[in-house]
This record gives sequence, structure tokens and C-alpha cells, in this order.
Amino acid sequence: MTSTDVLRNQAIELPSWAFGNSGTRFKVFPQAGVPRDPFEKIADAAQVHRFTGVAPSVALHIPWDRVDDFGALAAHAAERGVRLGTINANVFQDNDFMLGSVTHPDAGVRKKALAHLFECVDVMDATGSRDLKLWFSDGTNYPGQDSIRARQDRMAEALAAVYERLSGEQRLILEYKLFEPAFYTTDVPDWGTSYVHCVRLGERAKVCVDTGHHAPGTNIEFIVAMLLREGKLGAFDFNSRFYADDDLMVGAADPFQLFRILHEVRLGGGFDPAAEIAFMLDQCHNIEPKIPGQIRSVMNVQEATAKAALVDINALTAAQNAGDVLGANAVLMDAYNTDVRPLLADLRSEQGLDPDPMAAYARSGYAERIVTERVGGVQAGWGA
Ligand code: RM4
Ligand code: MN
Repeated sequence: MTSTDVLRNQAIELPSWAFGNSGTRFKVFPQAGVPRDPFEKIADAAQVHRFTGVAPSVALHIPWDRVDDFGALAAHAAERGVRLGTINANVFQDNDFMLGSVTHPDAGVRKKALAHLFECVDVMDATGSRDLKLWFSDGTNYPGQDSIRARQDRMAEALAAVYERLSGEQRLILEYKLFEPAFYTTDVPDWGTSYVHCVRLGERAKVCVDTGHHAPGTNIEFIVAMLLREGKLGAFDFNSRFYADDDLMVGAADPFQLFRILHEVRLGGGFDPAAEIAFMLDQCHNIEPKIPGQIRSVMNVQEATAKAALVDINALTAAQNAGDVLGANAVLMDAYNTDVRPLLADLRSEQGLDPDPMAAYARSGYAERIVTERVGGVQAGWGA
């Protein structure tokens, strides 16, 4: 694929939850105009696609986005030029899940967790979604609290039951996270654990790399390279972090890391649509306006992709093979240090879009309109 092909074909999936209120365990600051239901979240997500042209799908989180009629929600999305994407399960907010969900020591609780995962597959059937993304908060806080080995057995059993339930093109995407809310052990803490479970499950089980879910200093592009080699990279949850799972705008904290990751994606053929990698955002905009926060994030991914696409692979390989350390590094840095904004502005103009999505959205009046229109009701947020 040529570099312009990569940019033209790029598709970045938005998280419905980025449009609702969010915060930290200390405070959620509500914002005026925030959606009251999944239909309004989709309407907001469609604005991001309208101005960027590269965000055609929206991931749902169940039960936050549960509606009576998913067909109607899909039609609502289609009318606005977007579609429903990945279904994210939530087995971390029910009182019964204090000691775990699918790895809970009590079989009754495990059954309840599994029932929710099955419900998510039903939702996928109704929305036509390809991917079920599973992130488990399961783990322990204290040494000896539960058996590490038994919990892995329970995890494997639950995953197998869910995998069995999928049909056709549907996929199971297993996300890992180092810690939090569990502080001693987490049942799927790293890519190795996720990979091992996915290999056992089969072809249509793949790993999700959430960029905020690693220990500081982890070389994420190395993980990406390894997963691509094995055909097991299923999805990204993009965001950025300074300390832990900060969920800040992707590319904000470390744009160079994002570039390095996307360079590995390119080398591993991950931009080819046949690789079926879901490039998703998983973010929360706690103090900044949400729609512009998403537009900025999408542009950050686009810019890093454009830079990765500019790397002169022939020159890089030649320098590498000649043992030219500084030369090889310079090839990479030349691409990274290129200002790709004019190139992307031209590409947008060519596609009939405004070259400056942030300014175009601000001018559109949409932000003011939702503030006036969305009065009454309960604003969406985590848990709504
Ligand atoms: C988790 C994980 C999941 C996301 C939830 C909201 O930390 O990143 O992907 O669904 O947060
Ligand atoms: Mn995530």
C-alpha cells in the first residue's frame, strides 16, 4: 500500500463513552450539552466523522448503551453516516463482582458474568458488530486471597464458552491491563496472558493493546511487532498516559511513542484492511470539551500515521543492513520530524472536507445547539 492509500483507507473507531460525562474517583465535572442517551452519543460521534472523514464507526459499551431496539440505533447511526462497531462488555460495575466476575470463586457469580457476555453477543447479532471486546477487572488485592491458577482455569472456561457462542465473522478481542482496580494480581495483566488464552481459543480470538495499560517504560511497539508477527493483534485502544491508565487524548503525552507504534503497524502489514485491526480510541475527556477532544485525537492518530507512512523503508533497511546505527535512526527521525499537517490538509480538501476540522466544527454551531437543545433528562456518564 502506498502512503496515501494508508491515509485514504484509515478508519478510527470512536468510543461512545467519550461523549458522556467522566472524571476521576474524586470528581466528575458535568458538561453542558452532554448526551442523555446512546442516540445522542451516536449523533455526537457522527460530528467527528463529518469533520475528519476517518471515524466511520462507534463502539458501544453494554450496559451503558443498552437500548430496547438495537436495529433502531443502527439505523440512527446509518442516517448520520456512521455505523455501530465493537461491543464492549462490562463485568466490573455490579455489586456481585467485588471479588471477580468470570474468575470469581463462586460458580453462581461466574454464571451471572457469563450471562452478561452472552447478552453482548446477542447485541452483536442485532447490530452486525464484528468484535466483542473483553476487559476484566478481575484480580486480587492480597497474597493468598485466591488461587492464581484456579482463576486462570475459570478464565479459560469462560472465554471458551463465549468463543463457542460467536458465529460467522465475529471475533473475541481480549484486552489486558497491568493493574487497577485489583492491586496484587490481575487475571489478564499483560499481552502474554492474553496471547496464551487467544491461541488456545482459536483463529478468531485476538489481543487488544490499550496503550495506557502497561508499566511505565514498557516498549509497546515491541509488543505490537510480536503480535503482528503471530497474526494475533486484533485491536488498539488508543489513549495516552503520564502515570497509569490516564485515558488522555492519544498522542498528547507522547506523540513519538504513537509514531513508533504505527511504524511497527506499517512494517507488520497492519494497515492493510485484510489484517482486520480495529484502531479504536478508548478515552475520557474529563476537563476538555468532548467532541473537539475526539476530533483532536483522531487528527493525532492521522498525523502519526502520515509520519509512519513517510519512513523511507528502503533507506532504513539499507542503513540497518550496513550496521549504520546513526543513519538508520536518522531515517526514522526524518519522517517523524516532517510537518505532515499541510499534506493532511490537502488530502481533506481533495475529499471535500474542510482542511481544518477543529475550526470547521467550532464554526458549525453544533456545540451551541446541543447546549440549548439538551435540557432536562439525565446526562450520560459511566454507569448511565
Ligand atoms: C478499562 C478498559 C476498557 C474500557 C473501560 C472503560 O480500563 O480500558 O477498554 O472499556 O476501561
Ligand atoms: Mn481499553
